[in-house]
Amino acid sequence: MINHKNPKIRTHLVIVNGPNSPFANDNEEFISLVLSTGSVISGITYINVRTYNRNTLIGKGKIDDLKIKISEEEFDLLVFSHDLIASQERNLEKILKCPVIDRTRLILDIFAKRAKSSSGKLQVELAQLNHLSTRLVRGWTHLERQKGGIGLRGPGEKQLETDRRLLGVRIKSIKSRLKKIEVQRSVNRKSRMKSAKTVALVGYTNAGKSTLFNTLTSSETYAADQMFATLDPLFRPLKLSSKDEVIMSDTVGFIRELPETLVQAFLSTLEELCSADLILHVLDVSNRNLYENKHSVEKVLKQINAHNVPVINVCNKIDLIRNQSEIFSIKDGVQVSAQNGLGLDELITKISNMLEPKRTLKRIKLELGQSRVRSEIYQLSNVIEEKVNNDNEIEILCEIDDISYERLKKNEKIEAIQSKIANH
Ligand SMILES: Nc1nc2c(ncn2[C@@H]2O[C@H](COP(=O)(O)OP(=O)(O)OP(=O)(O)O)[C@@H](O)[C@H]2O)c(=O)[nH]1
Ligand SMILES: [Mg+2]
Repeated sequence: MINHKNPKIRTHLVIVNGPNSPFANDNEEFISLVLSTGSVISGITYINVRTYNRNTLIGKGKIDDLKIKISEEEFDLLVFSHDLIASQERNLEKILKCPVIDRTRLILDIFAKRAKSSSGKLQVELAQLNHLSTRLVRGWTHLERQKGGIGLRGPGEKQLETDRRLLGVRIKSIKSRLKKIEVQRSVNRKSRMKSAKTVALVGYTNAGKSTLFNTLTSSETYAADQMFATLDPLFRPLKLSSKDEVIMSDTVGFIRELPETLVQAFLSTLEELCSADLILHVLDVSNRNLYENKHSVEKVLKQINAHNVPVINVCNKIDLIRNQSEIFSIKDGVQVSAQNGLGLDELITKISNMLEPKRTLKRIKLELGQSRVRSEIYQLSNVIEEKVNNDNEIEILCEIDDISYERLKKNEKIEAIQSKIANH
């Protein structure tokens, strides 16, 4: 485990490029991740492999080369850019005689370092425990703390069984505490949604979400040139005009191949995005992996079912682009610089336009049994007429705004058979 109290932990990075390597040519991001832990890099070894070894990821020859390379160097930890299964990690530690961690573990450690709120800490611990449950022969300091270390000394099967049982107990207890927090969050969310529309910031880590959040809402949230600076969701009012106000949220950033344990643990935080009225997808246009990063954010949005929420692509950091023709073409993107305020007026106008309830007159067709969606239509729109047609279907003529209509359509099969702009 990286000791975060000691910022001078020395790491040697092993960057592995092989078939289907998800991070080929993206060593910069991996190096940023390592530096984000506050550790120093003593050395880097690049390894190209044609096939992965089941027991040690890299073959014997490459291991021997690595051994020679690191024999002269002083470092505390080897960090692999590639994910390792538990047995590979164990075997490598045995052969290389030093602690080994992989990218997933690195990200988990960064999250653990950043978590501030009690729910954030619980979510990270859940992810860590789930990750550790496949690696049950490691140090158990956190569990020892839970149980005062009694009965946990000495290796062997018996300890493993106790560890496994304790792990299960701890996971269960965290899940139940998180469930209670989620109930409270959902109450808060509902009351927020009642009082105002919500706009959620999403984006790849370090894209500039918190900087934009701070500039737009005049806040002073922590924004920094490090990965996963923000973990806990934050909400602040954002004035669109003298009378219109929405609630803006800033949340955890995404990364390519976000470890599944973290997606699961942060599901409730991420699912908040589904209930937003609008998503601002913040993109760092100065990052040469812009398109890949955009795609991986969109992938997570899809995974959590938030891909139906309307999105504005915010092309941030345009101040870093010297040649305008270099700005990547992002469909309907608004170009801004969160840092110096460029383009923010245009962004506010676009947000207002997207949220303004432009009502359309729609005739919506439903089956007789769709009573839930029928009552939702009554809640969300101004119903002008309702009748049962010759095919025994319900037809409701109503004035409804696009966002509400999209929301209805997301949950139920409905059909608009007539549509025109309402007069008011
Ligand atoms: N040049 C320039 N830098 C920016 C701009 N917006 C943000 N940054 C810088 O980019 C870095 C990351 O900004 P954050 O706002 O913390 O990014 P984030 O998306 O909230 O990152 P995480 O919370 O880590 O996911 C900081 O060093 C900012 O100062 C911009 O418009 N121009
Ligand atoms: Mg942030």
